[in-house]
Amino acid sequence: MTTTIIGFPRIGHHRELKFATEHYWKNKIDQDELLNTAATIKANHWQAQKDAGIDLIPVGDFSFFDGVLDTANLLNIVPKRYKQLNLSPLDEYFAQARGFQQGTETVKALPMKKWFNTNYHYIVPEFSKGTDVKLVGTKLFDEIQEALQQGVNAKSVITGPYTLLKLSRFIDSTKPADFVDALVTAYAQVLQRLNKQGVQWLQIDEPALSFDVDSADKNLFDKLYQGILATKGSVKVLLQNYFGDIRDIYNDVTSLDFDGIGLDFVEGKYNAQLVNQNGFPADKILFAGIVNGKNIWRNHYATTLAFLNQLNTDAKIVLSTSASLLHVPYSAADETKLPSDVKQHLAFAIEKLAEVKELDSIYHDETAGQAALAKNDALFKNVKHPYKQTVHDRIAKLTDADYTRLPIRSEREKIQKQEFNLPILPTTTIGSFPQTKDVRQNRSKLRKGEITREEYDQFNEDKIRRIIKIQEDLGLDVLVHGEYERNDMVEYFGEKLDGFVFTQNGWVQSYGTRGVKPPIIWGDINRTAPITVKASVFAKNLTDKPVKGMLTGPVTIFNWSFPREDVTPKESVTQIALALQDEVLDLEKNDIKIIQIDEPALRENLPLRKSNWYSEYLDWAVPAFRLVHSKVQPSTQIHTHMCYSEFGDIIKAIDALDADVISFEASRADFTLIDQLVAANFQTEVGPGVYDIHSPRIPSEQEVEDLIKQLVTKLPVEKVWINPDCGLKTRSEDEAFESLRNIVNATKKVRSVIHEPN
Ligand code: THG
Ligand code: ZN
Repeated sequence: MTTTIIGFPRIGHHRELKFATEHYWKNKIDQDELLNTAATIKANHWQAQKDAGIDLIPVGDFSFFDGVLDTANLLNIVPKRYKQLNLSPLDEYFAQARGFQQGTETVKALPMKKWFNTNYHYIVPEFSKGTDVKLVGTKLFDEIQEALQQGVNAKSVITGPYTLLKLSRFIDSTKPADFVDALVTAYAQVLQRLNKQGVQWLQIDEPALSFDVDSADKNLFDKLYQGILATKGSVKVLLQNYFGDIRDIYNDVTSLDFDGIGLDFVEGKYNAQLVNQNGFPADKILFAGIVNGKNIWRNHYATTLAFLNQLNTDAKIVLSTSASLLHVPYSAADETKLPSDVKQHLAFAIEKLAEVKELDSIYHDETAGQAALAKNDALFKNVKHPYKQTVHDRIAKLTDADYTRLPIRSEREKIQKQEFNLPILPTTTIGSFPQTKDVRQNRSKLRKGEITREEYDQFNEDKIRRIIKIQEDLGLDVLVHGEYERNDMVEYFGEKLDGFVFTQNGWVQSYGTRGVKPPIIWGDINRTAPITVKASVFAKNLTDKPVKGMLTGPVTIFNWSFPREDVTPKESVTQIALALQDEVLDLEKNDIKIIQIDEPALRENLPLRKSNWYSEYLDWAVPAFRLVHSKVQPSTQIHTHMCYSEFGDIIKAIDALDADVISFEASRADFTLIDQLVAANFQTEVGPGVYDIHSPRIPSEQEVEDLIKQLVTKLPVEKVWINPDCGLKTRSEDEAFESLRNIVNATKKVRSVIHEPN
């Protein structure tokens, strides 16, 4: 038997790659030093896998930014505007990932999107008329060479052509089919090089097979792989899927000439049925993804072994992870502050290597493995997630009324128009103001004990006082307190709620050099004291204008945490929703009459297959949001915000959140979503972002004015709000304030030429 993993985290044990890369970007180190750091990180990671006894070690999973972008660059899928910059290959690569600015020359970055249903982002490759797909890069082969020299039994890893075509953007009226022949040739060239290098295996990642696959997709897939597999030579080809099952294309995949097929048996429960009912060819190797690559809990060996034993195939089985370990932190051994009863249940990347190996040993030799098996089983028998009877009693008593806010939205709209008496096209922001260096330093000083809690609070209150004044001077209509007290919008709430635990070094890559430290849901969740009330009330008392309370919604807190596996998502998210309901009602009691409940992560966790959208997700996610706000007074206005506005296909579910107002990202001049809202007769008032906060560019007053004028030709003016498209925390203050000034002034101009509706 053999063991492998799909991929390993790249950022390094202590985020060495992040720091080296950011230094390189700031010209503090040169390219050689960055490459040296990268080489050391790779060598360490390969060694860690060797030490753990992993037989087949992925190579090519390392990346300076993103694996999809790596593959696009390997195959010359690089838009001309980046090539024309005449940069070194690495700088041309970074220009695509982050944009390029030198003197007056600016080239925007390629767009970034959520990677399937994870919190990781990939860079979206762009195909155009001029795209000449061919093998030009060397990164993969250089890394193979490095690995072979270090005695690593390398399995080369590349993004597959089907997934590449599914995730890319096609411009100049090109389409995926135009590039099939060229892609076949290019992957054939890759195989030729790998043959020369004497590599045993090529893992081709095709997670896009976990989406719905229709007959046109199938044809595309078959055509690609019939071509590519004909050229494999003595390299064995592993078709690796993850994040679900391959039900739509299982028969094609098993009849093509792959040497191995990698299936995710954790998230893709249905894969087992496919193997057992349709059969799995005995002449191929089944790479069984049984150690969860997306969660951080220890594997229950007895369950996994029972699962493997019921798989009905004569094929050789290789044990693997269900997904790349990219989505979990480096090592649980680093966590010195977690209670030991929690820590013993954790398996991060390093621990998961050991699990794959140990499962393999037990699978092979049950007698020798008895001790390990018993020890593991004891862990699961003795697990005690903190249980709170009051939380369960409260959930048991919930009825439909708890999920229904009354009166209906159209009635509330009238009441609220009277209550707030805002001008038409009211202006507001999404919540956060720039987290300037002094703000981050203040937080870090408190953490290090260099200042007292009072000094820390005093600093933030001064900040609030200042930002309220600035917002009043700018002429905004609904103000915010600025969120200076928050680090991450999920970590902040997790820290204040009972039931979560936190890591010190549990970093997971979010995009490029940026990471998050997801909270871990360990026990039943409840709120023990008000969280945001003090800051909101402090801000409210400084002004006559309404101040919005700011909360992160239950679905986002849940989706951006590591969930428990012993209770359903519905159970945990309902607990979070009730905790937030307490917070909402406390804010209301304290005269905070507008409350925003952000749900930026609502869209991204939609199941990959449409048939599961409601039954496996929206049927609990939407009620959770409703539960948070159902008990507020008719005159209290509930806002929500979503960062990724690709929710055209779930508009009805968004409307069913029953918020009074929603703000979202509306990328410049792309009003497709607005048209969809109109077509769906969307009822929630909307604030389509008129300023792209992800770009340092400041929109001119004229530009915003034109945009607003366009908006009100499409949407009823009494339903439109004017705001940036996301929080301002990553912008500089100069950029934020000037943009807001232009937004407010543009709004005032439009107001003056529009008739006030009755
Ligand atoms: N919080 C969480 N997940 C997220 C976001 C978030 N996923 C989607 C999106 N927002 C990702 N965006 C970012 C933006 C910035 C950073 C991380 C994710 C970031 N991270 C710092 C870094 O890596 O240096 C660490 C910040 C810290 O010290 O906490 O800047 O908002 N959960
Ligand atoms: Zn946002």
